[in-house]
Amino acid sequence: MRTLIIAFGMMAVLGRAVPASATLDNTKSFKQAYPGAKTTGCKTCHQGAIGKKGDLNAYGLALQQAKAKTPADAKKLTPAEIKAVEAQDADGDGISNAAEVAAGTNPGDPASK
Ligand SMILES: [Ca+2]
Repeated sequence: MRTLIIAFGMMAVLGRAVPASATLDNTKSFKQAYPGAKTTGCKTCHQGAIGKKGDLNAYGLALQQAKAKTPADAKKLTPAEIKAVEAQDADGDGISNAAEVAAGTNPGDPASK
């Protein structure tokens, strides 16, 4: 019985922790664009630790705008689309998105630089 309760508990946790498929695809594209990047968590593009629709941070919004210019696939970002915003400073902290990714800081959080 105890094992069953633990199993259901884990299912509940995992069920909540799995982000939308677009987020997973975009995480894969981000890792392809920046192999070895330390900046790879949900908070790279989302405000929350678990990526949800509608909670994009400044970097996520910049990527969303870049996506709108190339609507071949409605949601999934390509590595090229991710790299298209690397010269920008999405969070306005004075450091480019590319430099933040290279440094392992968060390009969508002005408090991280
Ligand atoms: Ca920045």
